[in-house]
Amino acid sequence: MRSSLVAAELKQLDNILLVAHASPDGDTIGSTCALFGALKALGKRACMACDSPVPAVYEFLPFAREMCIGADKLPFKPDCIVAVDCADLQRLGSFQAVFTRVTHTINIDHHITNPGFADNSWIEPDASSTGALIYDLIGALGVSLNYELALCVFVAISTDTGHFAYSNTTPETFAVAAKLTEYGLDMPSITDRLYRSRSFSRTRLLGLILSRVELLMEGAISVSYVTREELNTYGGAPDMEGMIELIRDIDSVETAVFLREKEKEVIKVSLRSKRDFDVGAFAARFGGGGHQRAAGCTIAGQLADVKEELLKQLHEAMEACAKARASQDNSSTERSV
Ligand SMILES: [Mn+2]
Repeated sequence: MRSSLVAAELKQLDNILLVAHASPDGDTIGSTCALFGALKALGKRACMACDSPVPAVYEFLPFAREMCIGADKLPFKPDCIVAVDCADLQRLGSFQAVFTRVTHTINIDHHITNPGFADNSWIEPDASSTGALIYDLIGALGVSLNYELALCVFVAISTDTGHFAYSNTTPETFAVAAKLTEYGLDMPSITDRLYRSRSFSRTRLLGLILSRVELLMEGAISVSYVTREELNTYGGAPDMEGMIELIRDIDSVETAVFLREKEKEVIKVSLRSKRDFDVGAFAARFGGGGHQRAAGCTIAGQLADVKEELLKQLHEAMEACAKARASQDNSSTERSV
């Protein structure tokens, strides 16, 4: 069991820094907070850090307010770093420098593209979420679950499985979730906070993004975008979580693309697919990564140019994928005849 190896190493160490990935999601925040709580329960000196602020939607999580934003905010000099839910070293943002300096490095993650960049890399691509790994790790550390830890782990698993709806949701996922709910989690309140609450400005921004969705390839591709200027007009709204899902949900769509102008000539691209097409592999072409059905990358250039080039390549890749599937279907029909 990899969880016991990581637990054994953590037990021997102190001054542990946990790093959540930049542009954090519920899995990285929930997992980092849960592990932080478990290490504190063991009497360890630990702290948490992230390159970007905790999105408002996750501020209710226990310990979330203790997250240090920026490498100059660390309360002590760490002997060990744990990169949580970070698919590559770049995801650590400004903490990459600290990572290369410390003696002990650990990486806990479930992204299939993770190259295993730490001394002790625990990568399980079959796990629904990093939260599920943290659940095992808490057990291996011998820490008893309580309301706080259960809430953090639950939010991590729930957000990374689309609230138990994606294909990474297994009987094991429900079994862990069932166990966590025994600690008094208030399900209606968690669901409302995570999935049924949005500010007025975000709602207006959503309207803008939805109103400009284009369809290509006879409706198989949907694309929309937002510029930096527009983001500023709508109060910054750096949290784009959930936007792409609405674009993907159009019935004819197989692959959805959402482009966000992060900085001048820096375009953040999010990709989602519904069936065969592997957006993780496609994003890797541009130095990004992720999973088969959810991935992203960052591309330098003007928004319009990036959009055009990306869509051209996506169109070709999806046609190749469709061709490969058709010939596979043919050969299996021949076999069965
Ligand atoms: Mn994750």
